[in-house]
Amino acid sequence: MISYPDRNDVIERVYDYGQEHIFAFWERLPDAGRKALLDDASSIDFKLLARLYRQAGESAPPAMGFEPAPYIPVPADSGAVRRFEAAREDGSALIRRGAVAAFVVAGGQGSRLGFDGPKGLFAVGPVSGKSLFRIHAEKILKSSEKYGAPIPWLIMTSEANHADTMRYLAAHNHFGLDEKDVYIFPQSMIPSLDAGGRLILESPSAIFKNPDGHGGSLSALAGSGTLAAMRGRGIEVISYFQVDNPLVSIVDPVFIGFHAQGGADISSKGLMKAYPDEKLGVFVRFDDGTIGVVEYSDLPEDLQNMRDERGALRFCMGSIAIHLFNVGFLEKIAGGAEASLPFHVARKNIVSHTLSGPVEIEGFKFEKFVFDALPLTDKNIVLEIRREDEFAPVKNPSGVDSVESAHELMTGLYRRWIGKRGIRIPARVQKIEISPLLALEAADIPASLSIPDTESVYLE
Ligand code: UD2
Repeated sequence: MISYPDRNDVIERVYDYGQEHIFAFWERLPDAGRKALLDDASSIDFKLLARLYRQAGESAPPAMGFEPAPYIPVPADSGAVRRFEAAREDGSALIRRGAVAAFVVAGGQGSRLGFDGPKGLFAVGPVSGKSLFRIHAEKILKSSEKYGAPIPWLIMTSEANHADTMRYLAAHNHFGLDEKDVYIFPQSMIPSLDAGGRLILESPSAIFKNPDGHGGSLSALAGSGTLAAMRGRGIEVISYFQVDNPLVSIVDPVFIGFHAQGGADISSKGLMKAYPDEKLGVFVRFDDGTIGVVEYSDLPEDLQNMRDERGALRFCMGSIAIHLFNVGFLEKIAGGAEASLPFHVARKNIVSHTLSGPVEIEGFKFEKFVFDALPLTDKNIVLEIRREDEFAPVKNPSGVDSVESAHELMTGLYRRWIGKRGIRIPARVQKIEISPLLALEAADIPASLSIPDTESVYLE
């Protein structure tokens, strides 16, 4: 018999919750395998899973009525332009004070992209072939130089890609960032269940689990000690973004300025949805007055298609998963409210390891969504941005939201920046890429820059 602390308690709990099929391979397992399985089982919150399974059987429409959320539109007149400039000044001051950190969530499995490895390693530079992580790191490095203040970079990984992410960033010297400014921590995992509410074996000695969703980032931030470290460094605002968007403006003084001026707990960027069933959550104001996001899969079709009197989509403001979080607010909710971000249920095909070999089954996967923190705020701001300036998600191998569409969007943005500086682009040029180390926005491009007369241009 293997020795294992609380061995009998763990086994008893598994039996109490009717999950003893996880011991199907017990007799064949070596001691190390038995220990691994007990480790897995001892980390499971069976009560929570039983509750989530009950929830999976019920349809879960948003609990309250809602209407479109108010937002700050892109500036359309000189008054608005002045307000944006004032926001830029206030935001820049905060960045210069060293009060802003950047936070990328990179724990997802990137399964839609079909890329084997952390998505951050995926090459997206249209000319340079730079990876997503490299582009993000260089933006942070350039911002830190521009504002003369360190900007910590927080990276949330998951069990499946943590070691690879650490190795990759170390092998590239964190792309010039000081190692002390880079904080890498994994999110938690949660088991999936089969249609009968049973745990699924990934192998004879391991229970199938998935990362607990990007909503797990808030508890991972606190649980890893990174939130306390940010407080210790005098960070006030954490700028959150997704790993798959190479156009993201990571440290945006205008956004940060509006957030600070408005005294918001969380601020979010939104853009006009391109078509009704675009895969973007929409910003709403719930009947209790709180602001939130209703995920695209939860927005009933009639509301998705609903138009206002001008013929525009009524629920038009799509969430692109870019938020600013106040450190004080995160500390407040991290205290007792970890569980206050609810789990959402998704049906997924999962390979289950059975006595007769691997079988693909339909199971329930549970995930938290970070935007469920929005209704917990006292004050929240939504800022509209122009899609073509800041949003090029890389989700699919080709077609919509793919690396090809991202290349086009990146080239398009860099062309506009160069145009704004009054610099001529030779007709032969097809692809242009500007290194973040050269410019984070049009104004950073030196007016003296000349563009070489070649098909592919890389400016650094
Ligand atoms: C997300 C949003 C959608 C829209 C879109 C923009 C949700 C549920 N949907 O859709 O409304 O804003 O993004 O691109 O948020 N991640 C983790 N850990 C996890 C799961 C995800 O770190 O457990 C990260 C993942 O690495 C990626 C990001 O979260 O950076 C988004 O994940 P996704 O691609 O699964 O989200 P998607 O496309 O369904």
